[in-house]
Amino acid sequence: MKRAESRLSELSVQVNRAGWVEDNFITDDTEALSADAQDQATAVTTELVEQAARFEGLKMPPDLARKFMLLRLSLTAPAPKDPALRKEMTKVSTSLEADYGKGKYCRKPDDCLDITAIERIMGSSHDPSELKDLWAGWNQVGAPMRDRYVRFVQLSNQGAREIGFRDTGAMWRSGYDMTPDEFSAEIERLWQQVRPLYLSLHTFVRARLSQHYGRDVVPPDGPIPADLLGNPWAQEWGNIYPLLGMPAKSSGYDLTELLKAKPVDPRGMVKYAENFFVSMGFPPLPQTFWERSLFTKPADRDVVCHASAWDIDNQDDLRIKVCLQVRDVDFVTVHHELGHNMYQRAYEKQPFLFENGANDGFHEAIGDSIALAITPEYLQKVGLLAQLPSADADIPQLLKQALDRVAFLPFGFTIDQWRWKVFSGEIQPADYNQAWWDLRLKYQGIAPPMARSERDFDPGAKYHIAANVPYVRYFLAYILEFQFYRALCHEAGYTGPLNRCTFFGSKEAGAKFEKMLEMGQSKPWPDALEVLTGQRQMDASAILEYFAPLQKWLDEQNKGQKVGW
Ligand code: X8Z
Ligand code: ZN
Repeated sequence: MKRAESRLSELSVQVNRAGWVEDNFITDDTEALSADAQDQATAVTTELVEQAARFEGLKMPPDLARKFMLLRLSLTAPAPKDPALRKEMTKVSTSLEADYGKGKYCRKPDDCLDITAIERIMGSSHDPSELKDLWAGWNQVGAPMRDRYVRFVQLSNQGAREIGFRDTGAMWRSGYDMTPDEFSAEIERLWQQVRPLYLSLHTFVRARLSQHYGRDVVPPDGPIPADLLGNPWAQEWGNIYPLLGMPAKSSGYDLTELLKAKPVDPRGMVKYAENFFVSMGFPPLPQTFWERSLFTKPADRDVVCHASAWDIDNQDDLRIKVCLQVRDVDFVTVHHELGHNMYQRAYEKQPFLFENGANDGFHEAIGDSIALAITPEYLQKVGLLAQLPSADADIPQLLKQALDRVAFLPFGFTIDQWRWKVFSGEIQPADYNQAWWDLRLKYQGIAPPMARSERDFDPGAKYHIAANVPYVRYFLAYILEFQFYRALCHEAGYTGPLNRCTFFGSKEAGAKFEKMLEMGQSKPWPDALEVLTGQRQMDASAILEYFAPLQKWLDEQNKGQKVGW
C-alpha cells in the first residue's frame, strides 16, 4: 500500500500538470499529452486494484482496509484492462471534454459565442426569441458527442465490471460508506425533505413569469420553458429576479452593482473570498496561487472555462481556473472554488488515498457555506455596502437566494438519475435525449422550448456530462452547505434567524471547520460531519430552517394557483 500510494501520488502530479495545460490551452497536442498522462495513471491504478484483490477478506487494521476500499473506488472512469480498449476510452473521454471547452454557437458567421458569452446574454436578455435561439444554439454542442458518449459508456462499464462493480454508476454510488442501494434511498429521502419547498418556488416563479411573458409563452399550469430561467441549463434562476414583479429596490441592494460600483475586478473578487477564510484563521493562499491561476477568459485561445480548483502537487501548488465576470453569481463561484483549495490544503498531511473530501458532496459544500455568510452585515464590514437594508428586505433577499439555491436542488438530483440509468442500461442510446427531458420534466417541472429528437444529445451540452464529472455531489452539497453554515453560526455564538448570520472573523468557527477539513477522507463521512455539526446524518432541516420565512410567504402568494405541472 505504501508503494501504491507513492506511485499514485507521483502520477497524479503528471495528470494534473498535463490537464492544467490542456484546459488552459486546448489544442490537438495538449489533448494528446493529457490523454497520455491520464492513460498511464489509469493503467497503473487498474493494475494495483487487480493486485489488491488477493488481500480481499483479510483482516486488516481499519485505516489500511479503508485505503484498499478507496483504491478500488479511485477512478471516476474505470477502464478495461486491455490496453487498446483503455487507450480508446481515455481518448474518447479527453476529446469530449475538449469539445465542450471549444464549443461555440455562431448566430451569424462573424458572431460566434462561447459559453461564457451565452451565459451572460441568457442571464440578462428578456427577449423570448433571442433566448430560444441561444438555448438551441448552445445545445447543438452536444449532438456531435453522442456516438462517442455511447462508446464511453460501454468501455467504462466494462472497466467497472472487471473490478467487480455492476456498472460505472453503481461504482460511483459505492463511494458513500454505504451500499449503492442505500445511497439511492438516502438521496431520495433528502429530495422528499426539500421537494415541498421547491414546489412552492416553482409555483410562484411560473405564475410571475406567466404574467410577464403571457400565458401563451408560459402556461400557468404546465412546465416552465427551459430557456426562460436565466441560465442555459435552467439550473440556477437568480438572474430572472427582476422579472418576478418584486417592488423596485425591495431587496435593499444588488451585489453585482456593489461590485461594479466599488469597483472590484476579477482578481479583487478572489481577494475578498481569500480574506473571508483568512478572517476565520485560515492561512493566506501561497504567492504561486496568484501567479499561476487563471481568473479571466483569454481572448486569443480556447480554454475550458468551467470553473475548477486544482491542487497540482498535493502540497501547496493550489490554483483556480475561472472565466470571471464581475457579477453576483461569480462572486459566489470564487468562494466555492477557494473552498476546494482550502480543503485541499487542510488535508495535505494525510496519506495520499485520504487526501480527498469526506465524501464528494463535502468538497463541493465548503466554499458555498462561506458564500452563505455573505450577508449585508458582512458586506458592510468589508466596505462594499454603505447602509444596512431594513428587515423587510429579508423576503426579497431570501427569494433571490432561493432562485439559485432551491431551484438547483432537482437539477442536482436529476443529472445522475439520468446517468446512473444510462450506465445500468435502463436507458438505452436510442432514448438518451427523450429520457433526459422526461427526468427534467418529472423533477424540475421544465420542458424544452422546442421539439427535441434523438439526433440531439442535450446532456452533452452540460459540462459534467461531457467531462464525466459525477453530479449528485452538488445535490448533496446544496443540502450539506446549510448544515455546515448552521454549525459555523452556532460556533460563532450567533443566535438570531439563520438567514442573517455571518461568521466573518470568527476564529472559533474557523478552528472547528479546520478540524473537519484536515480529516480529509481518512474516516467514514459521518465521523467528519459529526466533528463539525454533531450530526451523523445528512439532513435538510438546516436549509428548511433558513428558508422557512420565505416558504411561508410563497405559500401565501401561491393561494389559488395550481401546484405542480
Ligand atoms: O461545477 C460546479 C463548480 C465547479 S466544481 C463551478 N458547480 C456545478 C455546476 O456549475 O453545474 C457548482 C454548482 C453546480
Ligand atoms: Zn466545485
